[in-house]
Amino acid sequence: EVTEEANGVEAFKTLEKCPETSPLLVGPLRVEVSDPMYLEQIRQELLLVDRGHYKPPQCLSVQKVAVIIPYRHREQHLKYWLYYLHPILQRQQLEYGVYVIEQDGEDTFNRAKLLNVGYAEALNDYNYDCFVFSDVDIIPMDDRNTYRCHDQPRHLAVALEKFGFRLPYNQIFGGISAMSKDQYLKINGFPNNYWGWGGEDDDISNRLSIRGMSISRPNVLIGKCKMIHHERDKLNPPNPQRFEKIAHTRETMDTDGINSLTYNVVKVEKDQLFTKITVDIGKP
Ligand code: UD2
Ligand code: MN
Repeated sequence: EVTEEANGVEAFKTLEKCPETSPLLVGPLRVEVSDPMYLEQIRQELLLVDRGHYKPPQCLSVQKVAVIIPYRHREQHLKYWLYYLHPILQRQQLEYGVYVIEQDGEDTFNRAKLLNVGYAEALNDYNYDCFVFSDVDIIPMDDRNTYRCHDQPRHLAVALEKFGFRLPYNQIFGGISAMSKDQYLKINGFPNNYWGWGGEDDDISNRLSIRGMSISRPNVLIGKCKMIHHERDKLNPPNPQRFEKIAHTRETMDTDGINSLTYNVVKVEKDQLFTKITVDIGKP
């Protein structure tokens, strides 16, 4: 008995680090979002995922990645996201956890504040060292676009059809991004007071350049992504203050961010495929 136990420990200890490039990757992917999706079916195919968390059985993942999704009233998009992303993240041999951060109530949406909540709540849950912030409606079209952190903050949603499969402007940081804990803390996290659509991604981008960081990206082939078609959400109207605000990132970033974040957790739901945290983040 003693020997068997010792062997078990030994086997665990000798699990080698995952290779720099996963041998399980297949490259370009077909992404279809027309048929309805059923979570029950998806769960059956993802039995190694437990409360949104997965650890590769083959090797030790170098980074522990929290994937944070800002969310409200996008149920169908979330199903597609789960259906496509879990297998991709697993082929990337990542240890990861999925956190869906749902804004409670019907006040104006605030994406960046929800992302700050996701950072804080994921860290409360587990010792993550890398954070991927992803819109619920964007799916990578190539599994070589790895959801992990790099020497510089990473922008992953590089080539979208709505922008003609190229970068619309160089500083863009919306859609999907990845930052280490250090990179995130260096910019005091994200702004909490961008209510409604737009500007928050540019504020984050400003924070990065003000702190002397640059944006790293995959090339446009690997960085190709599909955004599920949608209309503008009623409760997320364009923020009329966004231009004024992004002109003042330098003055606001040290007092508005993870150091000034306040919220109340309303509900925590542990699904097999994700942890959903419903939060009251106040209103404009
Ligand atoms: C762009 C950016 C996005 C963000 C947004 C402006 C890209 C590819 N995307 O996306 O990152 O900067 O502009 O705020 O550059 N959401 C909900 N429920 C709502 C409203 C929003 O869940 O009612 C979440 C959801 O995850 C969604 C995300 O917020 O994907 C961004 O909102 P959007 O998809 O309406 O914005 P979009 O596509 O213009
Ligand atoms: Mn969108």
